[in-house]
Amino acid sequence: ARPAGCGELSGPDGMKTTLRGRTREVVIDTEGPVVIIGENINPTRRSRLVSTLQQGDFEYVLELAESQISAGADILDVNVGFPGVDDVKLLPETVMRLQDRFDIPLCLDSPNPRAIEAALKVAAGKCLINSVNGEEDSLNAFLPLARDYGAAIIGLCMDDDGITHDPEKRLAIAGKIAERAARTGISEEDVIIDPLAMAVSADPKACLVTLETIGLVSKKLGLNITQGASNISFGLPGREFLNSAYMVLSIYNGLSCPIANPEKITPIIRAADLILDRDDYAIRFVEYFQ
Ligand code: THG
Repeated sequence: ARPAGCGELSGPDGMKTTLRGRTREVVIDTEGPVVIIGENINPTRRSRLVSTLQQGDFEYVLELAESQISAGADILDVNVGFPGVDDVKLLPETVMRLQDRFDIPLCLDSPNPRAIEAALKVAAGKCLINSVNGEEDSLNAFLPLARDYGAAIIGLCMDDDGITHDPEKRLAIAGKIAERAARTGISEEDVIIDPLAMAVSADPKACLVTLETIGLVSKKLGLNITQGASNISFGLPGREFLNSAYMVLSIYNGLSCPIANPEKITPIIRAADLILDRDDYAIRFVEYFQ
C-alpha cells in the first residue's frame, strides 16, 4: 500500500513495469515493495573496472554483479562509460558476459544511443534503457529504440532548457516524456521517471526540489520512479547516513526503484517497506538479518 495521497491516479492495482533477465521476471510496482537497481557496475571511482574490461578481463565485473545480487539487487545498472572507452563495443560485450552467468534484468546506462542499441541487440529478456530526457534529440534517438527492442525507459526530468529547480516544471517534463513515449507506441507502464537527484553540498535545496518532484510525479502521473540516490551525498562525509535518510523520505514520497549500492542500502529499504505495510509478517525484513 502507498501512503495516503500517493499514487492516487495509478488506481487500486498500481502501475507495474515488468523487466526480464533470460527467464526471471522482476515487477516494479508503485504499490509493491521497493525494487533495488544495483549501481556498482560504474567506473566512477572504480578505475579497476575500466582497466580490467579494456583488457578483456570480465572477472571483476562478474564479482561486482555477484556481490550486489547477494546483497539484494533486483536489477543491475550497467555503465561502462569512461573517456577513451568504446562503449559501442564494450557495453554489449559486458551485457553478454553478465547474462551468461546471471539471470537478472539489466539497466543499460549510457548516453550513447549506438551503445544502447548494440547492447539491446544482444540482450536477452526485457531491459531498462537508462536514459532518455526531454530534449528533442534524446526523445528522437531513444524512444524508437525502446519500442523496436521492447525495452522500458528511464525518463530524466530535464530538457532543451537544461535543469529547472521548479518541481512543477520537472513534472511537466515527465509528462511530456510519457506522452511522447505513448505516441511512439510505448505503453505507460514502460516509462519510469527520474526526478534528478543532485548533490546537496552544491545546492541546499537540491534534495527538497527532488522530493517534491517525486511526490508530484507519483500523485499526478502514477508512474514508477527511480533516481541515482547516492548522487546526493557527493563531496560530504557520512555518506551512508545521508543516503539512508534521503532514501526513506524518497520512498515515502513515491520512489519505487532506486539506483543505489545494495551493499549499503538494502537494510534501510527493507525497514521502509515494513514500516509502509509492504512486508507482511516482516518476512523480508527478518530474512535479511538471518
Ligand atoms: N540517474 C540515472 N542513472 C544514473 C544516475 C542517476 N546512473 C549513474 C548514477 N547516477 C548512479 N550511479 C552511481 C554509481 C556510483 C556512485 C553514485 C551513483 C557512487 N560511487 C562511490 C563514489 O563515487 O564515491 C564509490 C562506490 C561506493 O560507494 O561503493 O557514489 O542519477 N537514471
